[in-house]
Amino acid sequence: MLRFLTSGESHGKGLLSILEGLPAGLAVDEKKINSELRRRQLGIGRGPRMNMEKDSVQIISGVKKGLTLGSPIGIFINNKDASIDKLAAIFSPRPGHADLSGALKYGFKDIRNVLERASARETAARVAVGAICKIFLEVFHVGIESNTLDIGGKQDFEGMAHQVDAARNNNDTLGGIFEVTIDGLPAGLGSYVQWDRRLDGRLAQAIVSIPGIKSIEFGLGAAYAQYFGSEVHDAIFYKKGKGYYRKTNNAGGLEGGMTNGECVVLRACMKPIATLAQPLDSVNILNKRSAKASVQRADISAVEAAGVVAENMAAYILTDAFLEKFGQDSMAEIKANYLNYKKKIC
Ligand code: EPS
Repeated sequence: MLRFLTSGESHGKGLLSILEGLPAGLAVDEKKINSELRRRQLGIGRGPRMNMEKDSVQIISGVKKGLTLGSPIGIFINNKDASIDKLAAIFSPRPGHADLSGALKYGFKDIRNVLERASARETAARVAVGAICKIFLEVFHVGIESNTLDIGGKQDFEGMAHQVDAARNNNDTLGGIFEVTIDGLPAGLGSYVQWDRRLDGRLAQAIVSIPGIKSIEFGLGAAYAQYFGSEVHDAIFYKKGKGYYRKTNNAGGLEGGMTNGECVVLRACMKPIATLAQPLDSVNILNKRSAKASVQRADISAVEAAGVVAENMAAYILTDAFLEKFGQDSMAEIKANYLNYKKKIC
């Protein structure tokens, strides 16, 4: 079983991840991890914190002379803004954020105790983990990409950038839709035999857990509702050497909770960032009087960044499914099992 945990507050000393279950013998290039972290910091609408931090990893365990040992990998990302002890207390929760429910749940008087951990800064720790999984998947020629499809109702880059500028000028924020595609996966990852082994469900949980994500769909997604089955199911073909294949991919590469050998395609929608420079009505949790929501430094939009985080969460889930199928202990063993299976299914 592959698993990871993250720890760290947005303005604490830094972010910590432990990734356990990767095989021994994977060559890990820190530059590749850092370049994923950099990608997460970019995109239209990102806030001032992104210029302040230059995220990079320190691998503190589990890797020796550039090769994984099979033991847990410890990863640390330093925070340049580590001002947590000096930051003022917050009493007016932001609609759309974790503030109110978090304060009620943990009995906090100071909402900062919630937002420090609920902040999307935590996704840097996830990207560091996902980047190592991407390196693993690359060995098997699996490629993962994301694209921003919509920000504020616009689909072309100029239109999206214009909407983000308008939001910034109006003290407002925007969400949008991104797509992640994963190609090169063999058929048969995941399983239909138990609900929690279905790969679409596992991917959905991982993606929807990214802050701000409100929906996910695979392949044709919600548009399936408009068609007859005969119009949308992907007919099956076979060619010697190539194996089974489809000429359409409405299923988004997933059938019965398993990969079917086609490209995995998912789209997710991110709501507008909850911190508004012109804040909505809220309530002071100390005196229960009406108050404007708190205003914190934040992004105007982070859809592109969310796409990068989703790529890396998908990489983690797919690596887990890959290891289940082909073994978990050493790269040599996994490669042999993978090649043997590929030969068998062609
Ligand atoms: C973020 C870090 C945060 C925010 C943003 C994303 O840093 P700071 O709060 O110091 O500006 O910029 O967080 C949120 C949008 C949020 O809702 O918490 C990051 O690293 O992605």
